[in-house]
Amino acid sequence: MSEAEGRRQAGTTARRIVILTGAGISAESGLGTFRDTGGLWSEYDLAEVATPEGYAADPALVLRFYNARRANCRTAAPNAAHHALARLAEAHAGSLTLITQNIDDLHERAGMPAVHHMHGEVMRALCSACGARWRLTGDIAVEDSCTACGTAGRVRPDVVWFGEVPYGLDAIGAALAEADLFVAIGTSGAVYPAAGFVAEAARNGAATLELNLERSEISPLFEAHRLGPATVIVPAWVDEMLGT
Ligand code: BV8
Repeated sequence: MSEAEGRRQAGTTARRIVILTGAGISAESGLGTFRDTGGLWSEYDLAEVATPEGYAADPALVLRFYNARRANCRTAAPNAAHHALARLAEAHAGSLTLITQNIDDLHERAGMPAVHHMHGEVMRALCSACGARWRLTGDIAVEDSCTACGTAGRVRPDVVWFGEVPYGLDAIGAALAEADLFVAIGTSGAVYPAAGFVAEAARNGAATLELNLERSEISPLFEAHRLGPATVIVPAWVDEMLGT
């Protein structure tokens, strides 16, 4: 590989970077992933806890599932990978767009200035009667009332369930159209439309890099791969990007 090709593959000359993170970046903070051995979907039926139909059938079960994840999120701490990305966002001379599939707030707590939570945030509530959203740290109970319209029994976690449209797709599409580097970190590439972002970025001429513990369903779509724990390979990649 030529030196120029090496620089392209590592992205060190990139001006407009788009990063997509998944549950793997929060794994070493103690937050479970979904599809690894022992992951959340091995303990819970996705259809029962992460779909509007599941919520309608048993709101108490769904609220318990997210109350437990919110409590885990509160006690978890950002790890070296979250901090490295915040350092990159601070020091990178061009633009950096961070899109996360994760509903935790570890990127923000590591100092990341702007985070696109395309699947929502477990630390926010949504009123399905009036659409109001608000930050919360405690539990949501079935009988809770909306802080805006006062309707009881319609308060849910502000997360995007399967079958619901992810947040911010227009802004994400615009960022993918302009990107000259697309990096996926800690995602299995099992969920759409997020799993389709790498192909969209590549079509627009972006270099593509996958940072993951192991090869994923979308690995063949990336030009370059680095395998290992996020707390090791993400800080190393950021050091390379910043020449530190
Ligand atoms: C939608 C919020 C219509 C709730 C989640 C084709 C096109 C469009 C849609 C579809 C399609 N085919 C199917 C669909 C429908 C569906 C879908 O994708 N189904 C799948 C199961 C096939 N998609 C939807 O319903 C989406 N909505 O399509 O609306 C539409 C779309 C566009 C425009 C108009 C209309 C909504 C999907 C959102 C669902 N909500 N989360 C919650 O969190 O409870 S998805 C859920 O999966 C999480 O958000 C999670 O982030 C996401 C993806 O999982 P990953 O993050 O990748 O986690 P996973 O465990 O799978 O993998 C972890 C990875 O990390 C592994 O690779 C592992 O090796 C690695 N790892 C582990 N440890 C480490 C590590 N890496 C580094 N270091 C480590 N230490």
